[in-house]
Amino acid sequence: MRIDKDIIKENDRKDLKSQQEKLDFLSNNLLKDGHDVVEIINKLAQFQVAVPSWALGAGGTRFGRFSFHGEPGSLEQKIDDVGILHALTQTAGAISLHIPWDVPKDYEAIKQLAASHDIIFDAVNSNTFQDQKNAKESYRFGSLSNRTKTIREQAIQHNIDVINIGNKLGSKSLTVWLADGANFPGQNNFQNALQNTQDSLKDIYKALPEDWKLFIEYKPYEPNFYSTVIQDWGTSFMLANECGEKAYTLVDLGHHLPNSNIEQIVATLMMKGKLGGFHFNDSKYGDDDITVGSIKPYALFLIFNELVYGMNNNPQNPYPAWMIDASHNIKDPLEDLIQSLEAIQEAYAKALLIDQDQLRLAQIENDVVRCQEILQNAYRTDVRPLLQEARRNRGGAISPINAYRSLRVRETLIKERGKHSVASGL
Ligand SMILES: [Mn+2]
Repeated sequence: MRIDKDIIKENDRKDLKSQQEKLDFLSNNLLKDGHDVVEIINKLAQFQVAVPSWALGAGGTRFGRFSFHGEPGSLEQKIDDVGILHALTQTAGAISLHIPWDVPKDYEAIKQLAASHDIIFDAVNSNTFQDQKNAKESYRFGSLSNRTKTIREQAIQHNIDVINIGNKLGSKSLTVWLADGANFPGQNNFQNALQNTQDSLKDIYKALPEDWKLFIEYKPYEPNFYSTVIQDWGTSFMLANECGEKAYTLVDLGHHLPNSNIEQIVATLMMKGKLGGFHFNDSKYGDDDITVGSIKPYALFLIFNELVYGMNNNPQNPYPAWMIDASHNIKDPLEDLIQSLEAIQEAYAKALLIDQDQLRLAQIENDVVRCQEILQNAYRTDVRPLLQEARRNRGGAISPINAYRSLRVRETLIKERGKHSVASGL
């Protein structure tokens, strides 16, 4: 299924007048406060977030998985689904593939299909957290950190294979998330596991093409419940430094212990020029991977404040790769992703409204109350008309969720794919 821009426009005709009124009202207020509304709308339009291939089907838990009807059963259908998201939101212009779940059979055809949806290939993701069919060695007791050399070599080679696959598609980065760790005290020697991981990552780094980046993700626990080898941003940062200038830390919002100050981690990494990528999701307790902005929208706004500051003040940090890493198990996956994309844009727009000069001044004067007021004035602004305008300018929908439903997207996908299609890889 493809959604034509004319159909979106026609569908939006009834909402156009009211959208324009809301935009005029907001724009006038923002102009009075000295904001450049056109520039903000342009920045929102440019902010593209990659959709991970694994979020297009219903996610599961360790207790079970309830499939959603009309899931994409092939890589082609996954790209079509991101095409639908991009057509409606105009902010999902990239897909992040997971290998071996998404290995293309015909590279040229896959590239053409993605290009026809105006989608590029973002970071490729390796998988050493489960055993593949016919694999010689098992990752039961770790992959890049394993004490057995042949197992480490298999995991290193897999990552190199993933780089080669990504390279043929035009990807420019590899994300390594390592499940390695220990379930019980005494199971692993911490130093040996870390040393092996560092050596393995260096071998992968050597295979990186000149214009590629290596993203090293961290996570404190799960699937191992006593220790994870790359447990926190400091360990990731240290490994990235050991590898070299093309290696960076990747922050996943769900990969922190409760109440961690993620915005401060962002600021530290950007100051050091080492924030490579960002995985958006939200959580209440752990790595819940639920819809962005559904639990802690203010924390997301504070993180975006640091991201905006870093993008403006840290030329030593490359433009980060943005990706959603969420996957919910009861919603329509595409509706869930639309909500996440909207929440990201909303937090970004609000962060763009923070008066950075006034904030610096208030900080210098130690006017703590005014510092808070400046942040919260921005946060309390209803920026949705700006998002709508940014989408509409590019041919997207005023309300992507309403358009998704009134254009009966899921019903059409079920008709095309059948009720019981299951997302490949899940
Ligand atoms: Mn992640």
